[in-house]
Amino acid sequence: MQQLTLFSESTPVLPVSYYPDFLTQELANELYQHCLKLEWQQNQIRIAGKTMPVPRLECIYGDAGCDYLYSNSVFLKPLTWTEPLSNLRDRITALTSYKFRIVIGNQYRTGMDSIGWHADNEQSMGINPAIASVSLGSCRKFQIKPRNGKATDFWLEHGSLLVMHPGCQSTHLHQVPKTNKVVSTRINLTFRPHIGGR
Ligand SMILES: O=C(O)CCC(=O)C(=O)O
Repeated sequence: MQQLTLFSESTPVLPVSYYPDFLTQELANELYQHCLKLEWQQNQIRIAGKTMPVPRLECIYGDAGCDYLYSNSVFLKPLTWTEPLSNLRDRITALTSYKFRIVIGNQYRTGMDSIGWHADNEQSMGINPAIASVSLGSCRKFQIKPRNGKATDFWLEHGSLLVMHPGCQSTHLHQVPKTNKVVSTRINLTFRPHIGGR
């Protein structure tokens, strides 16, 4: 499998690995169709005292009790794993040895849906979580940068896997910016650990 590694102990460029062809096109198409039928919702987020809709749809599946709170305002309660999602989780663990207890889905309906600069550093994932991100559907730009550093752009393709290794969330921020280009739906699945609590 083709892998682009931007992670090395001696010359740490970026603490991520990218597998453009993690899934065959056939499997990626099947998964995309499955994911469209998941329980998507548009949550509300509170930022600087203001409540507003999250600019994308979200869903969460995972182990019972692995509740997830982010930005101190969006509370996600996992639904039971579907078979395709748990199979995908197991494939990623077989490749990376990282273990996951939840998957959070993001659905970007148009170029106006996005996620701003952030790190996934919620306490419920423990210290230095590894996060694995599968992309399905339209290709969108994903940017990652050291805190206060320069951004690197990735184009996350249908069927690709991006792994953010332990430490990445402490040193780097990432985002999927809005775009004026005409793009159709993209689904992203982020597999995450969970240590209990919220
Ligand atoms: O959609 C993506 O590729 C990134 C999603 C993300 O950053 C997140 O869920 O925290």
